[in-house]
Amino acid sequence: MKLAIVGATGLVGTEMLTVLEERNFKYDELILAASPRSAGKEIKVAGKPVKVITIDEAISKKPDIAIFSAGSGPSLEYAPKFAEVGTFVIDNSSAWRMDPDKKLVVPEINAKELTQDTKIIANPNCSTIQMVLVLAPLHEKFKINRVVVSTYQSVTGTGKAAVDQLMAERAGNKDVEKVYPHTIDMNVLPHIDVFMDNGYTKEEMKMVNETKKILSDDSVKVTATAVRLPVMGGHSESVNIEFDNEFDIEEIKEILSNTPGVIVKDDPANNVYPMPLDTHRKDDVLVGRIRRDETQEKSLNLWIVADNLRKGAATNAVQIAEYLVSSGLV
Ligand code: A2P
Ligand code: 11C
Repeated sequence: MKLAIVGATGLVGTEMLTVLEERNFKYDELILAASPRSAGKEIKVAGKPVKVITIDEAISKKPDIAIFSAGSGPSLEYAPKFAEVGTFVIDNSSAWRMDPDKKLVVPEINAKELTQDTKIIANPNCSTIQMVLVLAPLHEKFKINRVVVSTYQSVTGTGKAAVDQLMAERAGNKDVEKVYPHTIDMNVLPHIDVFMDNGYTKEEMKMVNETKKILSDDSVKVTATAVRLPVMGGHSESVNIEFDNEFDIEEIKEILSNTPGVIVKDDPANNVYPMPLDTHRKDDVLVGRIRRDETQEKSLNLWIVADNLRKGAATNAVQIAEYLVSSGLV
C-alpha cells in the first residue's frame, strides 16, 4: 500500500501527517510531494526523515492513494494523471467538487457512493463538512426545508501566509505581506474567497451547492454569509434550520448525541458551549446552543464548531482513505 500526500509542506498537508499518525493509518510506503521549490527537503514522519519529491516523480511511483492539498491548479492538472496510473485521488481543493461525475464525500454520510470507477474523489469545503454532518441526520428524520447560516472562520482556512499576517499584525510588524485586503487582527471581514456576480462570495456558494450534493437533495435551500475572524482553532457557525416536520428538542439532542463524529456540548447554565479553543487539533464536530427559533414554526437554532484543518480537511480526507482500504477498494 503506497500513500502519497501532495502538498505535504502546507498547513493541511502537515495536519494530514499528524492525523495519519494519530489514527495509526497503515502504509508500506509514504510519498511526500510539493512544489519544485520544496523538492529535496526532508520532513520528519514518525521520527524518520522522508524526502519531498515533485508531483511528476510521485506519479511515476504509482501510489494506491494520493491525498491532494495543493490548491485547485495542481489538482486540475495532476489528479487525472494519477487516476490514469490507477491511483485513487482524494482531493481537498474545490477543483472537482461540483463535477457531476465526481463524488463529494463525507464518509459518515455517503462513503457508500464510492466504487472502483470513482478514482477522483472530492473532499468538501471545511465550512460545509462541519455543517452537513449535523444537518444529515436531522434531514433524514425531519426533512429540512431551509438553512440560514453565518460563519465565523479561522485564518487557518486561508493557509500559512494568513496565519503569518495575523501574528505579524499582533506583534506590531507593519511590513508583513497582506493576504487579506484589510487588517485581520482586531477586525472582522465579511469576505471569504472571491465575490461572484450574484453578490455572494465563492465560499458562501460552496456551502449552498455542496450541501445539496452531499445530502443528494436539491430541494434543501441554503443561504450563507461567510465571515473571517482573527481566530485560530476552528470555524464556528450559527445555523438556523426550518424543517418540513415538527420536532422535539430533546429528540434533536438525542439524534445528534448518537451521530458518529458529532459531540453535543450544550449546558448554557454552566457556560458550556462549543468554542474554537475546544476543537483545535480535535477530530470531532461540536454542537451546542440547541434551541427553538421562537419566531417561526418547526425551526431550530444551533451553533457548530470544528477544527477546519481536521474534520474540515485532513481528518475527512484520511477517513475517505480508511474507507477505501476497509471496503477493499484498495
Ligand atoms: P510548497 O511548500 O513547495 O510551496 P498552504 O495552503 O498551506 O499554503 O500549502 C500549499 C501546499 O501546496 C504546499 O505544500 C505547496 O508546496 C503545495 N503547492 C503549491 N503549489 C504547488 C504546485 N504547483 N505543485 C505542487 N505543489 C504545490
Ligand atoms: C476558508 N473554507 O476557510 C476556506 C478554505 O474550498 O477547500 C478551504 C477552501 C476550499 O478560507
